[in-house]
Amino acid sequence: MTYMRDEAAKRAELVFSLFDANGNGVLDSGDFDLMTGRVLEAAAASDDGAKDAITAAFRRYWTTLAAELDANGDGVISLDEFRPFVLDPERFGPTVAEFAEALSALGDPDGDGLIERPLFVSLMRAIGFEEANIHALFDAFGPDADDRITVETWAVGIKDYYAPDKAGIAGDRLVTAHAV
Ligand SMILES: [Ca+2]
Ligand SMILES: [Ca+2]
Repeated sequence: MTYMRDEAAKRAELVFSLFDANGNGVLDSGDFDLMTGRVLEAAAASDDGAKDAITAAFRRYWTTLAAELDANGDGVISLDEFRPFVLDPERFGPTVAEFAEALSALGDPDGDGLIERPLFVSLMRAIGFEEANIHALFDAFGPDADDRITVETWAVGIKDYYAPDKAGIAGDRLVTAHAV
């Protein structure tokens, strides 16, 4: 069992609640269809390659969960199954890495390596994060004078989010309540 900090557990719990897009309390393949559709809608400016990449990344996210966790084959994943598994870098790290690369790339449809705040907010709103928290995260990423962050910064931030031993990271801004 991987050591898991409270902050990491809370990050995983938040993702679970958002990814349960149909709100039935467990993760199932329908959740990922809904989530993929929402994110693609927010990624209208991206090219087909980038859209295919995020679609594949969401599919892998689900199929990895299902293959590794759904031993009894009922097609659903509970929070107690999800939390330790997604925070296990050996078992879930490669899936997170693909997801991080695909999602961060959607923030940069013009391919200059930089992500403007409005698109970042749209993509994160599509996943379901709170708007005030999204802004707090973007600020924590250290935007430049033109209010942009790099694709690499976001990709690393997503991978850190799933790190079981990290606390006090930018991604914790998504969990904390911020005044709106
Ligand atoms: Ca669900
Ligand atoms: Ca850009």
